[in-house]
Amino acid sequence: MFDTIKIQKDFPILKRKIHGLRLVYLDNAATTQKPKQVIKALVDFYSKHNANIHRGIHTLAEEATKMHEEARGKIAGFIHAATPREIIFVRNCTEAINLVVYSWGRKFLQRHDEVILSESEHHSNLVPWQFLVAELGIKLKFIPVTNEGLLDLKVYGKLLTQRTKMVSVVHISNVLGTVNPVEKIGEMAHKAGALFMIDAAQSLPRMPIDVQKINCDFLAASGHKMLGPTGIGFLYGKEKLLEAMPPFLGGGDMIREVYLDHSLWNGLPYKFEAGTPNIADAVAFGAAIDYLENLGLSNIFLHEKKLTEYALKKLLAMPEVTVYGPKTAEKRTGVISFSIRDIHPHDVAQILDREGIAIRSGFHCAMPLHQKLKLPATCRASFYIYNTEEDVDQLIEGIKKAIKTFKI
Ligand code: C6P
Repeated sequence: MFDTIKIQKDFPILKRKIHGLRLVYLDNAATTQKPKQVIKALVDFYSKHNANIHRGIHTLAEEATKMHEEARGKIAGFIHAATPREIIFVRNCTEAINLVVYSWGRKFLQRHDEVILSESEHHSNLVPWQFLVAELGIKLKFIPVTNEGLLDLKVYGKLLTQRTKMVSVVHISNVLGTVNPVEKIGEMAHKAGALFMIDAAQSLPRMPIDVQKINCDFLAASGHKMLGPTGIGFLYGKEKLLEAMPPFLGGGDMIREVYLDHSLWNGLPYKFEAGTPNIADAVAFGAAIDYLENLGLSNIFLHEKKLTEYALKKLLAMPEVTVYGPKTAEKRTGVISFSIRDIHPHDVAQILDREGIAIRSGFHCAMPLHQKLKLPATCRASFYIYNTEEDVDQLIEGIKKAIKTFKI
C-alpha cells in the first residue's frame, strides 16, 4: 500500500499555507520537495561531520570522505552500475550532459559526424551539442515526435547512418510525459555503431532504472528532482568510456601528479571531479535515495500512473482544455502539459497560485517542442509521491475558476 498521507508528514513544506490555503504542489518536474530525512542529513553533516574530503587524515576528514563515497555507492546501487567508479558527481543533469559533450565529444567527434537527438529534448540535451556544430562541424539530426507525442522510431531507423556516433535522448519528456522506449532506441544505436546516452532527469525520480539492462553508455540526472538538494547530480558512464575520456575541468583532486609543465590524471571517478565537491549535498542525495528505495520505485511509478489516469480523465472531459502528449496513462507518466482555450498559461498559473496550487507555465526549457506544437507556452502539472486525487480535484476546481474568471 502506498501511504501518501504518511509520506506527506515527512515533508515540512507541505504544511505551509499559500494565500491562506493548503499548498498543492504540482511543480515536481521542476524540482521536488524535500523530506525531513534529507534535510536532517544536510544539517547533521554540517553539525557533526563537516570537513574537506580526500585531503585530511583527521577524524572529520575521514568521516566526511566516507559519507561522500557512501553516497556515490548508493547511486551506483540505485541504477545498477557495475562500480561506483562509473558515477561522477556534478552539479546537475545539465552539467552531466555538458561533461560528455566537452570531454567525449571534443575528443571523439569530427567534422560531418552525426549526433541524433529528438525533437522533445530539454535545452540541456540540445544546446551543448549545438556548441559542437559550431566548433567541430558535426551534424545534428532529430527523431520526430508524432502527433500522439511519441518518438517516431521508423524515422529514427532511417536517420541512423555509418556517420552516427551518438544517440542522446530524453527518457521521460518534461513536457509530454511520454516514457520513451530507451532499450529499443539504445539497441538500434548500438547496431549502427553509435553510443547511447539517456537524459534521465525526469525518469530516475519515478521509475526503476537499470543501466546495465538498458545498456546505455551514459546517463545524466539531477538530485533535486528526486527529493535531494539542489546543486548535486551525477553522470553515469561505462568505465571503459570514461577511462578513454580526457578531464572536463582541471584543478585539485582530479590529478595524480603535477609538474610545472604537465600533469597526470587521477583515476575514476576523481578525474572528472576538480576542486572541492558539493560534499554535504552529495550526502543528503544519498539520504534521498534511501528514502526512495524504501518506498520502492515500482510503487512510485504505479502511484503516479494512477494519478495520471485520474487527472487525464478529468482534464480530457473539459472542452476548454487541450492536453498534450499521449491521452492515456499507458505510455506516459505524471507530467501533464495542457492549455486552456484563450487564456495565457501564465494567467492560469497565477489564478491557480491564488488557490494555493503550484504549477509551471512557459515552455519548460523545451522551446523547439513548443515551436512544433505551435504554442508559445503551456501549463504543466507534475505529480510526485506526496500528491493525491484530492490534489487533482483541486487543480480541476482551479481550472474551472480560471475559465469562469476569463468567461470563455
Ligand atoms: N527540467 C523543468 O521544469 P537541471 O536543470 O540540470 O537540474 O535539469 C535539466 C533537465 C534536463 N532534462 C530534462 C528532461 C529536464 O526536465 C530538466 C529540467 C525542469 O522541466 C527545469 S527547466
